[in-house]
Amino acid sequence: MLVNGVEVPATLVGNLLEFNAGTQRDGADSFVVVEVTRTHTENFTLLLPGGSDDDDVYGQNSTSPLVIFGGQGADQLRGGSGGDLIVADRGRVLWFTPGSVPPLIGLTDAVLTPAQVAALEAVAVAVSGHGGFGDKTDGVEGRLVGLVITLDPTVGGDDTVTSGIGSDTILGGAGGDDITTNRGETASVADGTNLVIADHGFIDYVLLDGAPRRPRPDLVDRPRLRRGRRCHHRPRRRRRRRR
Ligand SMILES: [Ca+2]
Ligand SMILES: [Ca+2]
Ligand SMILES: [Ca+2]
Repeated sequence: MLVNGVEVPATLVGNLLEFNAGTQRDGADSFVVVEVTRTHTENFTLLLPGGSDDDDVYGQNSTSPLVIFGGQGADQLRGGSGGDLIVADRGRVLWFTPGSVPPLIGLTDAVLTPAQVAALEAVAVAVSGHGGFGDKTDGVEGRLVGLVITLDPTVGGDDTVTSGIGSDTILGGAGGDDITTNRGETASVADGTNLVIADHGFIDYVLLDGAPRRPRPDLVDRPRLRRGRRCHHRPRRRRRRRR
């Protein structure tokens, strides 16, 4: 509590705040600033590197586009039919306001540095993938994804990922992953166009031109794509990798 710019002690009695208000030099009423701090305690368990983190996600009945993070364990991730974005291990998804992304020096390199990722997160309108208590959406729908990136080439599990007939984006991360992107496709129901990175990399929808858009990316981490495939093209619908 500040009275005329000076911190003074105060006591809360019931719902009354008692303090010596005094006056200003000219006898006028004091200028009082009251700062109220509200504390909230919540207990949760932090995931430990190397600990078990094998998740099952059942999103197959969803027709809305989903964003799913598996984390470091060996996960069973089932997307829906709305065109999903699935990162099987650790990663980030960033959304941007068009025109808000600063140019990045060295963007043509195959890897974004942690400093570059941090700088992009600072200007992003929304970020997901940090995990834990604070990793939740703000409920705003319809934003266009600007960047999808895996974060750790060494930590990850052998994930099984399936997605439906939407146009899906899937990053397998570390480990030997089994990725199927056309669950439910039939002779009369075609699958969409999917983007798959089997290991570590990023998909940029915004950094080159500053305008987020889907499904065509600005730049794909081509050197790290398995077997030299280009993500602009339709990948094989079932991709299996062995260690
Ligand atoms: Ca995983
Ligand atoms: Ca699909
Ligand atoms: Ca993986």
